[in-house]
Amino acid sequence: MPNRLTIALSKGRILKETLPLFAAAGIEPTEDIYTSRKLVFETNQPDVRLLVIRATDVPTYVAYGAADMGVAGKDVLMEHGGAGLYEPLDLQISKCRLMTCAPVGAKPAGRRLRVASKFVNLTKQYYAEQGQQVDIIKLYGAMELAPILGLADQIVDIVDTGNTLRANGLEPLEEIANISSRLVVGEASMKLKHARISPIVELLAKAVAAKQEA
Ligand code: PRT
Ligand code: MG
Repeated sequence: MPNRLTIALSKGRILKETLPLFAAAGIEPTEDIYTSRKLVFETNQPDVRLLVIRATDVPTYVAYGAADMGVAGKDVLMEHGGAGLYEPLDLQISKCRLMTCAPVGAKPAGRRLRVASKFVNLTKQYYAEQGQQVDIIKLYGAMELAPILGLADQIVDIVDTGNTLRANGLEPLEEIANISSRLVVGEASMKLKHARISPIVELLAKAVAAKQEA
C-alpha cells in the first residue's frame, strides 16, 4: 500500500495514555499491544499501522521518514533536536518536569561541576545558557545513584511527584522545561501525505480537548 500511514508510538508509560487518544480519534490496533511481542500492529483502518518502539527511537524513525508520524515526550524531542520534525499537537499526557537536582543541602563543589544525565545535549545546552562550564557524564538510567556514589554533583532528570528524589536524599533545584508528550510528523510525510495526516491531527486535537474538559 503506497499511501500507507505508519505511526511510531513510544512504549512504556506514554503508551498507556496514547492508545485511548488514538482510539478516540478512530484508530485502534486489531490485537492487544500489551500481550503481543510484535513491533508492528495493524489497526481497524486498513491503511494505518502502529509501531511500538523505544521512546528515544521515535524521533529518529519519524525524521528519516521510516514512520510518518509519532508520539514522544518533549524531553526526548528536545534531546533529539527536532530536525526534520513538525510538532503539531501537545497531547497533554505523561506530564512531568525536567529538572536539575542535587543532594539535599549540597555545598558548591569548589571545582568544575560534574552533571550526570541521559539527556547530554539538553544538559550541555542548559548549563551553557547559565554560563556554567560543566563536565557531563552520560548515564542510561538510575541517575539518582550518581550523586550518592560521588560520580556526579548534580543530575538532570525527569521529576513528577519528587518521590524518587526524596527517597534518594536529593532535591530539585532548577526547572529546565515543562514536559508532556507531543505528536510529531515528519517533514516529508507532512508534504506528501498531508491529506491523510491532517484529519488525524484534527481528530486527535479534539480527543485531547474533550479529555481536558472531562
Ligand atoms: O525505560 P526505557 O529506557 O525504555 O525508556 P524510558 O524510561 O525513557 O521510558 P518510560 O516508559 O519510562 O517513559 C519515559 C517518558 O515518560 C519520558 O520521556 C517522559 O516524557 C515521560 N515521563 C513522565 C516520565 C515520568 N513522567 C517519570 N516520572 N519519565 C520518567 N519518569 C521517571 C523519572 O526518570 C524518575 O526516575 O520517574 C521517576 C520520577 O518520578 P517521581 O514521581 O518519583 O518524581
Ligand atoms: Mg523507564
